[in-house]
Amino acid sequence: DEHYDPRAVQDKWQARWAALEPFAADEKDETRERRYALDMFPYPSGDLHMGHAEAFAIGDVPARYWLQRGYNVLHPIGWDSFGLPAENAAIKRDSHPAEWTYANIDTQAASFQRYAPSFDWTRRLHTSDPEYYKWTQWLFLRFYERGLAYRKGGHVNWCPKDQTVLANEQVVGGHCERCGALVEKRVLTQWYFKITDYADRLLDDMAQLEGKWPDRVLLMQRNWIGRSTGADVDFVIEGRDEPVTVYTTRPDTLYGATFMVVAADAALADEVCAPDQRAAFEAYRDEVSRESEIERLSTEREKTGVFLGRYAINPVNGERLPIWASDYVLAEYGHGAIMAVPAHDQRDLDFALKFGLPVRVVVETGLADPAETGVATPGDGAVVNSGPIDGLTKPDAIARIIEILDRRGTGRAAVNFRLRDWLVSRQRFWGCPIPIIHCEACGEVPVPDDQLPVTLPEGLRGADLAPKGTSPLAAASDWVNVECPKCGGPARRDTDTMDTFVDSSWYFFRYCSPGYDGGPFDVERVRRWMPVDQYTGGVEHAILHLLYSRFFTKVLYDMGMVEFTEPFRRLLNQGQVINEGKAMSKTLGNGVDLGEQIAEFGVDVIRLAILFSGPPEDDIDWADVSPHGMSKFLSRVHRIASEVASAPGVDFASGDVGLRRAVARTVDEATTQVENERFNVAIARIMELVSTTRKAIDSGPGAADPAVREAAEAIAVMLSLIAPYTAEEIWEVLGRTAPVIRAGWPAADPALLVEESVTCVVQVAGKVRDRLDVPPGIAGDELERLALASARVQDALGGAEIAKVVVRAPKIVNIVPKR
Ligand code: ANZ
Ligand code: ZN
Repeated sequence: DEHYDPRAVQDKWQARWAALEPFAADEKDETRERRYALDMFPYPSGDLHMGHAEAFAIGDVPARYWLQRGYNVLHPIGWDSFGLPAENAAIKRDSHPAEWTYANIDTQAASFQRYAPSFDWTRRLHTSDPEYYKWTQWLFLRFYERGLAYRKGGHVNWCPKDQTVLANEQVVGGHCERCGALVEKRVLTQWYFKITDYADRLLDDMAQLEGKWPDRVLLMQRNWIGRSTGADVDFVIEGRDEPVTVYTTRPDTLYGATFMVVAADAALADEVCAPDQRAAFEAYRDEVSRESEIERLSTEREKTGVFLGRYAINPVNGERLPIWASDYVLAEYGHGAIMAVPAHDQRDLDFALKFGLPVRVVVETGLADPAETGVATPGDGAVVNSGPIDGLTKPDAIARIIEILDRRGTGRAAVNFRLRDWLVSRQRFWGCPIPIIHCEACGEVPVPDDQLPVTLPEGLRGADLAPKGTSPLAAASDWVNVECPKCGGPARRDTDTMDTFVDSSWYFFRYCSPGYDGGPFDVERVRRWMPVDQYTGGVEHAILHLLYSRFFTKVLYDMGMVEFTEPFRRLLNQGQVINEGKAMSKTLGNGVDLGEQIAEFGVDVIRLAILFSGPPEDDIDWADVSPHGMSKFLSRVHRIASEVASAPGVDFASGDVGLRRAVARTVDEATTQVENERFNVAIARIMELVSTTRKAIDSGPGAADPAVREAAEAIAVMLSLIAPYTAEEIWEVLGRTAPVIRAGWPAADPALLVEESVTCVVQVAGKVRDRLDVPPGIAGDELERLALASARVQDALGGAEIAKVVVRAPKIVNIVPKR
């Protein structure tokens, strides 16, 4: 029928699938190989949108493909349900964050049921459920025991409006990413995870991911971790006992150092500052406290700074170097102080030229004098003006200087990381409480495991959650004041909650045994399901979420709870859905509403349109997508199925060979393309097969030919990865039994894949004289007979006697005449 309506079949199959549960992973089955398909779990902000539609259509293809191939597939779903938006909504509506959160989860769950990813709904989890966050707390305590969770005071980004600390990534151009307020620096005691202890392993283990994760994600992680090698050099400070150590990647330029710079906001600057410069220094430091890290590191900005009134002594030549404070040196990197080599470092040069400090070339690069041009020469060259290392190349000079410093005890080789420890505490309500009790007598006391979970205090809602600079939990005095678990004395609960990135760093372990109460996960089940075979999600998580998940996995490995060190074997980052060439936005008014699209075209059309639009990692411009075209294609498929005139189970072998070959080729190519994540190409092949089948019905062997059924069945099974409702419907129309997802991926008969003829080259005395079309399986003697019968070959031989004939069937025959 021409009027197949993909929307009409949705309700019917949604209900039947719910009863059949075709997607539940089988915990007991030990015979089938297992596969784990994971989608980045959603945040419950309203209903599903086009971005979800894309991500989950893409993530569903491998999961359904593996089901068709007979694997035991785990494809779970859950919600990342703690976080600030719920809290803001609760403040606005005078309600509890749980109300907004769980209402949105219900909405999204219903939309997912309709969108029909092949989820195992029995494993659903929410990170804001006490049954889940009990184990987030348990993990926190294990980290604590291992020295991986600790408190320290330090400068943090503080949003005065949201009244909470922000991670560096949440500060954009000096402003709060959420509310736009100007971000301040505050000194606060906060909880950190010691991810820096794992910096080397996080880098080195990337070898396991090479070629399986997108290159750019690996590059972003590498840059974020930022390992560099160089030297620590100790400078004696006049009038101070302790030397100042600086980190440099260019110890070969030590003779070119002409001043030292200390981070203006580092304690060191305050300590080193001479009395007569104090007023100037403090005024400058106040200015700096209002700047963001991004601003500070910008090379575009005019340099600022203040002289601290003191001198450092260069350990290799005894020169006196004036010490300055500036914002371009960061307190938290290296030692918060640098030796400035203006000739070979642009930022140092800008600073030197601004404040009239000397510039000395110590590497001969062949380029013009930086003091004249204002352009530093960071490149390689022979060392000059540097006493014992003159004439050496860069690597030799570095090795030699380190040797000299080492011998004198004034320096040593050093490695530095850009990676900082992970600040995990937040002064917000809607998060996982930190399971620590503060006792005056005992200090920090972990909540005993058998008292977990520490649930959020009840009774707080609406305005109680409004930011006040301390955590809203502090207001719940009944909850806060407790007995110390150690000494029984009066004590207070920690009132901070954890960064939601902690919740999402281990959810994929929990899916393996979601109801388990003996630990965060059943070790044996994780051993069977993990690592994740395919992880699908947005590139916005290329750094933090993936880095934190990798970190958690390594800690769990060290705890002996898992046997692998990387959680995700393969990673796929889908592109964005844009419209009219631009990101969808309220202000541009170019948003596309998923609900409306589905109401108009049906789920299958949307999924098909998304997957057909291009490779999954590319952006999709909805303005270029043709849902109508997709809809027509699905009706064509449906019509073919309804015209098939042979019975189920008919012997395909008696079908039309031409069409059978087309089926085999399509299956073969679709298999390769799906495995290589080129879903759009697989769909294009299926579309070609649909046209070929149409022709076979209309002007070929006709609808009763068994090959037509073979084609229609193969199309249904292949489409089940992409347009599940239509696939199921036509499977039924074809007289087969639901669910189509368990039908089994079609096998391409190798005999049908063989080309029908091949070209055989016939040579006489090494020269090509003829080409013959022959069957690929032709026998050698038959081929020799055909070659010798060729008129061109006989011409070339000119009656000469034959010495020998070399036959390589079916491609070459070489005839050697006697001389
Ligand atoms: C002297 C020098 C000469 C440097 C030269 C570079 C080029 P990466 O590769 O990122 O580790 N540096 C050290 N600590 C710093 C801090 N706290 N804030 C800002 N900059 C800092 O960079 C290391 C280089 O960055 C170090 O090497 C230091 O400058 C600077 F021709 O020392 B170099
Ligand atoms: Zn105590």
